Amino acid sequence: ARAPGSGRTYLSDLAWTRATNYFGPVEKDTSNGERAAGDGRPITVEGVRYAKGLGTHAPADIEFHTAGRCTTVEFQAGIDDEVGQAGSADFEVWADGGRVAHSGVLTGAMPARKVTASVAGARFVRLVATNGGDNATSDHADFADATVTCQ
Ligand SMILES: [Ca+2]
Ligand SMILES: [Ca+2]
Repeated sequence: ARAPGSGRTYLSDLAWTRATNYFGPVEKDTSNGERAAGDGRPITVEGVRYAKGLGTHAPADIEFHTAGRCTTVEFQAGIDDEVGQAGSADFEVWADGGRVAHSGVLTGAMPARKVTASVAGARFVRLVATNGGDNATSDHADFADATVTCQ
């Protein structure tokens, strides 16, 4: 995939280079929904709706080619309201081989938490949602309003 252009770009408007997801495919601009592609709902965390973002079911791992030209990845991390108060995940950003930011464990009973990661110089950036240390039950992990800023 080509690296993003200059300025700020929604990650859901880019092609990823690789993606894994626990249940069905990663969804663009909706929640994970069920196993089928395209069956998600508007991304919503504690009643707050987001028009853009990536909807996953943790464990999930999404890689983008940034070609050393990007500086910052930002998103609102949260468990989607489609699983009610259930679920838990940690939302991580990896720049090449190293983890550069993470949200800490968030549950379905918590509001979204902003994550800002410096990814300067990275050739590849990955958004990773872990199971939060317990299991993957109801872990509908949203990277809401996820953007990358590049030069
Ligand atoms: Ca789906
Ligand atoms: Ca979990």
